Amino acid sequence: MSLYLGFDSSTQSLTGIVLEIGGSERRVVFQRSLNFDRDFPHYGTQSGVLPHADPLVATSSPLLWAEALDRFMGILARDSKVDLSRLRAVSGAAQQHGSVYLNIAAAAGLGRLDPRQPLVAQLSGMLSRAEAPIWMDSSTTAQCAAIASAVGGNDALARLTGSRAFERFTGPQIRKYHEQDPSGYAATERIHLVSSFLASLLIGAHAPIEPGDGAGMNLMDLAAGRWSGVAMRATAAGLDRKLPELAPSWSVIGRLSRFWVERYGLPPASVIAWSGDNPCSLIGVGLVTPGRIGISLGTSDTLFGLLRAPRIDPAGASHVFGAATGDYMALVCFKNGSLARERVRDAYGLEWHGFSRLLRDTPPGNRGAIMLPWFEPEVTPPVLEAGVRRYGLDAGDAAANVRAVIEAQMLATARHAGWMGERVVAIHATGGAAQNRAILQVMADVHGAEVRQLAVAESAALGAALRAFHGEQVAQGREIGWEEVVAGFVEPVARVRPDPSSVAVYAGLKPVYAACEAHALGRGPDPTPLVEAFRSGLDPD
Ligand code: ADP
Ligand code: XUL
Repeated sequence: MSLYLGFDSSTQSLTGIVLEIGGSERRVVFQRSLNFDRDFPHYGTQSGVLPHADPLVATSSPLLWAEALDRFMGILARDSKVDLSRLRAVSGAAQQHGSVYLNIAAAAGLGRLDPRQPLVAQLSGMLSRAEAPIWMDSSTTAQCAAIASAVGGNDALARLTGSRAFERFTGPQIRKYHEQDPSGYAATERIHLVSSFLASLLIGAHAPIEPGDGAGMNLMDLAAGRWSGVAMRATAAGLDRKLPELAPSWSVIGRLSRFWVERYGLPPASVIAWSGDNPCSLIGVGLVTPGRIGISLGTSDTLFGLLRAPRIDPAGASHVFGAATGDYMALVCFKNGSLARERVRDAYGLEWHGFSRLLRDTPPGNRGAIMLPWFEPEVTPPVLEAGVRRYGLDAGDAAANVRAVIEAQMLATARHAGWMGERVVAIHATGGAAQNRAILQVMADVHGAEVRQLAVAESAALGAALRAFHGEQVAQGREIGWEEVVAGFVEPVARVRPDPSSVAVYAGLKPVYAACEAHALGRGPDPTPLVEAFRSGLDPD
């Protein structure tokens, strides 16, 4: 039986999962997470982010991610109790959009890593920029406007790359770096995504980017699967020489380098191209055919589904990425996910247990009380100035605020996913908060669809391990369908069914929520009469 290792280097943690697969025998044999704040306190991150005076700026440390990878491999070799000589392939997922800047020393340095020394001590001389901007950054509005205008507008950019210009996307981030630190940009020989940076550390050479994660940069011609000359020129001078190559998602990009083999006694297993956490989650929740959607409740909340052909959101709020199957994926990202839930939990001195109890004990519809939980600048809908808005909601009422944050998040996923055109019959739920059944009940009721809870909550790491398996099979010349790849790992362990009376309540609340959102964005009248009409059970018309 062979072993396959999948990583997820997310905002807050590094998770690794080892799968054992032999025919229909399939199981998870090892799983471990390292938390960045807790296990690597010397970097000083908070929820995985370095402190900054400017609330729009969000960065993290590439050295932290590398140190976590090194420590994880040590734990795997020491604690896993599995015969690692059977490890055939490794792949990974990483938080999307973040970028790592390496200098000329990296190409040779990556190939000469000394297995007797910690990885991190050998990397600092290879970075041309100490920090990596990450997906939570919203400081590049000016650069977004400049890039969009240079390619003929945001509609043209969305048709070309799958998304209009977004602050957190890599292209606008690179442009900002080029403008603000031209000498640092000039000293940069290669710009990696978090995914291709970590893959480079594994193979001891610059790794390629794959199209799932490459589509999150505003730089890739989505339909052609190539870097776009127009987009690169609109972003920064000389960028075509600094980007890694693009390679198909299932490519074997190298083998575990001598560093890993000698340091931890690992075999020289194949390394399959790393991808973004969302494209890997698509596989890890089993969405290998169209018609169902996934919702991930992680640091960000995301809603996603497989598309056979690229289709663009006319409202410009969402993205189309490449999918590991060679198809496409639609994605809507909400920044105020778990951290917003935690802010409400902590504001009322609750633990998750008490939070869930208040959620269960309050009525669906919350008597019309609505919160817009924009604790941080929001991606969907775009909100640059953070600030929580409350309509008909008393900030002192703990129970109503708990329900309000969850209902708002679920109503937002329903409101901003309509463009995908899929009638949602089932939702595959994943991410840290998907273990919370009270939250999943609100999800089922708002969407009027069954929510499936999966055995492995870490869908991005699981998807990466399954991609490692698939890539290795393809490399061996074996034809394997994606249904067969995911079989045995993505069957639901529980189904949360919608309650018809609650579904009816939310049908009435959706227009109230939409009116509150429009008002908060400065695009609609005061929704108070609608809130009051909902509360008194009167038809607002
Ligand atoms: P990411 O991969 O984006 O770093 P995860 O998917 O691991 O994040 O989710 C981590 C989050 O899960 C934590 O920030 C926490 O808020 C949330 N979480 C963990 N347990 C619960 C729970 N019982 N109820 C709600 N949220 C939870
Ligand atoms: C997706 C996005 C987030 C990150 C989180 O566009 O920005 O989901 O990938 O890790």
